[in-house]
Formats: sequence, C-alpha cells, structure tokens
Amino acid sequence: MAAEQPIPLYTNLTELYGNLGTSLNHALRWNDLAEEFQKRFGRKPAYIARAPGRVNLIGEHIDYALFGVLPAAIERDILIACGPRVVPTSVPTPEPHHTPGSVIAENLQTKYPRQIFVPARRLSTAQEIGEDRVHAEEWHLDINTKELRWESYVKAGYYGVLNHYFAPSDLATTQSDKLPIPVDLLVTGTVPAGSGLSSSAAMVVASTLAFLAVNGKLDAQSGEITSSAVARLTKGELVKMAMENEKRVGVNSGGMDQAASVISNASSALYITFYPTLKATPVPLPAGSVFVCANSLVVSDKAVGAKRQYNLRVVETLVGARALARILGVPVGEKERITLREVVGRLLGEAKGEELDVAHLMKGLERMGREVEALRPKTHGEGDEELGVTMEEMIEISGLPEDLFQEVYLSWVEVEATHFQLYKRAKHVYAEALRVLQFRQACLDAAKHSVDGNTTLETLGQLMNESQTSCAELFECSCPELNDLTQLARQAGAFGSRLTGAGWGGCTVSLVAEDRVESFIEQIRDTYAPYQGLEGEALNEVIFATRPSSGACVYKFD
Ligand code: NG1
Ligand code: MG
Repeated sequence: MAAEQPIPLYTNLTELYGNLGTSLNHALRWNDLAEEFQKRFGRKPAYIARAPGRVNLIGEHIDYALFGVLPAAIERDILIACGPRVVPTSVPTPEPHHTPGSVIAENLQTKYPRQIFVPARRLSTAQEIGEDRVHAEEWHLDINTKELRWESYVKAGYYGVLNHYFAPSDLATTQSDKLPIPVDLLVTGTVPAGSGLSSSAAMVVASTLAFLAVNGKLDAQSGEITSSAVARLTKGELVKMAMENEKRVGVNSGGMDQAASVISNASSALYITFYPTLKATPVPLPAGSVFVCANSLVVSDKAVGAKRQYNLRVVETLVGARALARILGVPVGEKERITLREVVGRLLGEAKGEELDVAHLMKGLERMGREVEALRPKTHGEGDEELGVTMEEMIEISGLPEDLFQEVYLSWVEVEATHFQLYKRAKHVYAEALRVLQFRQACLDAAKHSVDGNTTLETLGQLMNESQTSCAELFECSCPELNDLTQLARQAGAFGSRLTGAGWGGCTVSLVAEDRVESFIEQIRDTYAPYQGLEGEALNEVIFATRPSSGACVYKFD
C-alpha cells in the first residue's frame, strides 16, 4: 500500500528528475538552489528536501471529520537545501548559532528575512496520563501563532523531529551524537502562500524531511544504499509526523494536505481516507481532462482567521457529531470527541477498527442527509435559523454538563463566536463526503471505458459545482471573489468549478477539456477584473493548468 512505502531518497540526479517526471526547469531550480547555498554558507548542501503543494479536486472541510478526500499533488513545490554547520569548538563567548540544534534559516525570497533559532528544553503543558496530570520534558521552539511568519513552518517541522528522535534530557550530555546538530538551510518555493494550494503543508513536510535527513535519521542502514536508496521512515509515518507538526502553527487541520504532499504519484489523483487508519489509493483522472487552478488573489490569512473560521468549523462539526449521535442513539464515550464519520459508521453497526465497504457507506451518507434535519435550529422568528444556536443552546444540544463540554470541546482550541452552525456544517459534510465517492466512482468507470468521456466530465463538473454551492451556502467558507471566479469559469466553458483548500480566499479549481485550456485561460484573464492586463509569466503565476505530480522526496549529495 502506498502509505507503507519508504520515503524516496535519491543519490542520482538523473533518476530523481526522471521520477519527478518533469522538465529541465526543475533541474535548473535544484542546481541554482545548491549553488546559492554554497555561496551563502561556504559549502555544498548535504541534502535537498522537496515537498509539493496540492490541489483538492473535491472533498472540502471533511478530512477533520475523518471522511475521504480526493486531492492531487501539483508540480509547484517547496525545496529546502540543508547541511550541518561546522561550529568552532572553543570560542570565548559562544553565540546562539554555536549551540546544539541551532538553525540558521534563509529564504531565496528576499521578503522572508533570515532567522536564527535555538531549541530549548522545557516542561510541556500538563498531559493526562491515566489518573495523573504529569508534566513531561520536551524540546521547545517559540512559534508565533498570532501572525503569519515564514519560519513558523520551518520550526513546526523541526519540532517533531526533535521530540521524536532526541531525548530532551540529553541536552546536558557531552555526547554529541545524542544531540541535534547545528543546521544551515535555504528555502525556495513556487507554491503561492495563502492560496489554498497548501504551501503550508509543503513547507512543513519539506522541513520535517530536511531535519530528519541532516540529522542522519533518514538514511538506510549502511549497505542498503544503491543508486536510489530506501529510507527507513514510511510515507504514512511521515504524514503523521507532519500532521502533528503543522498543528503547532495553530490550525487544527485534518491530514489531507500532508498526505497528498507525501504520498502522491505523478499520474493520478489520490483517494485518501483517514478512518480507521490513513490509507491512500490512486484514482486515474479521465483522459482529455485538465484541472486549472486560478487564484482569486484574496489572501486567506489562516493565522488571523483561524478562531472565527477554520478552528470554529472544526468545533462546530465535532459538536454536531455528538448532537447527532445523541439524537440517533449512537453510543459515545463521555469524553470522546466522536466525528461525523464515526457517527454514520456506528449507526450502521461498523465495529471499531473496521471499515464499511463503499456501497454501504454511500447508503449511510444518503441516510445521514435526511437524519441531519434533526439538527435544524428551532426558530422563534424569521431569520433565526440563519443565526444558528448560541453557546448555551449548543451545550444543551450536546447533552454534556457545561464544565465537561468546555473540557472536551473548547479547552484545546481557540474559537471566537456568539452563534454556532451545527446543522449547516453537518449537512455540508455528509453531502460532500458522498460527492467524493461519486466523483471517484465516475473516474473509475471512465478508466474501465464503461462510460463515455464527455458524460464523465459532465458528471464530475456537476459534482464540483454542487460542492461549490455547498461550501458557499452551508459551510460558508467561500467569498464574493471565489463565487465570481467559479461563475466566470463556468461561463468560459469549464465543466465545473469550485474553491479548493480551506477557502475564504485562495484558489479555485476548474475542470476543463484539454483542447480548450488556452481559450479558457484567456477568457478568464479578460473577465476576472484582477487579472486584466496580465500576460506571460505574470498570468501563469495566477492561473495555470495542473498535472498530478510525484510526492515528497530527498536528494542526498555525495
Ligand atoms: P489549506 O488551507 O488549503 O491548506 C485546509 C486544511 C486541510 C483541509 C482543508 C479544507 C491545513 C494545513 N489544511 O487546507 O486539512 O481541512 O483546509 O478541506 O490547514
Ligand atoms: Mg494550509
């Protein structure tokens, strides 16, 4: 299975470029980065880690409810060149960058200034272990979750490597092999930030890989290295680490982006499921179809918006799941944060650790589309329903006493709202989860030639359009520019068009017939006001056809 494969670690550039399946352009970027690293740090890098961004074809805001999603990695990626820093052994006054594990991080983009950071030991927040609240020691890096800073994602990747591979108690040791080494690194990237193409996950995955590699945690056992070595860590393990790491930046995200960035291959999209465990299977895309990304140019600031947007949705969908479980008589542990996926599973008698087959799941999702009506807020007057429910009403619907509700649903996440939408969010999630399965089925049928090409594209397009409407009206994660851009895309001949990623700005994805891509792009250029007058590279920066790309990898210099 894809998630059990090892992370590719290349030692041969021709092989690397072959597997990336791309052009000279890529080779030039890798070369330039290595040369620039040498210029800045005085020696060749030891490794370059690569992680791609992704486009989500369908399945928005359902990964954290543990439903399957359908993204593909894109060719745009983050590259991190890194190498161990040689530290003078005896200096009269040691500087921060002489300390074990210290990092000098630079970015090729000048708007992202150089950073130096040093991990420290500290007591972690109290954790419950059995009956006791204990304070464990951990490696710590200061991450500012209040504002968007480029180095936060580098630190997030490093965090997990430090805490998984180095014991904080060893900070007092004199045995240098037990300590993380001082590292220089240089970042470059072509995934636009805040655009829904997951530059954040690409940064975190690349950073995790870079720190693993430079600390010698990725190499195969000696003797195993051939032309393309086999690393010890599996793709699934890296996804888990990158997911934990990304949460350090303050967004309680699901695992779609990290999984897509790590596991994808160059010829297909991925159907990724998270329940009962992470699984990814390739989905062939129909011949003659192209997915075009167009950036609305509204930047969605995750760090600032999380409390009122993303994290709020996470809480609303979780509380909605508990409320539904209660209404439907589905058993839930007192402190359990049951997800919408588990509610439908348990309702249909799915045992723990088992997985319903697709046909059953689809039936269950259709049923949930009806059951969810029980969550519709009671109205006292016109417009009430739109408001949702208050905190007090929400606690009552959950059936938990207030202190327990606070502990289970609010103590670990920051949200800011006076009203909560359990009904609309759950309704979106169940319908969107069903659309993902229908989309996947249509792709599989087309691959078996049991349906003609154009009918498939129309079916896929319609599912994408329904997804957009649901994101706009029920999940309320669209914005006027995204609504406008998807509408213009349909007028320009797309079979379907929707926002991709978290929304509230960022990119749309449109399904376009291969032979119409050029005219499609031109028409959007002429009709979407912020694109007017753009040509050549400037136009290609904001609207471009994507090709599925291969997942994250590392190149090792000799
Ligand atoms: P973006 O913001 O596009 O990277 C986010 C989450 C995903 C998923 C989508 C919505 C992160 C890292 N990722 O993606 O897990 O929930 O929103 O489908 O926040
Ligand atoms: Mg992101």
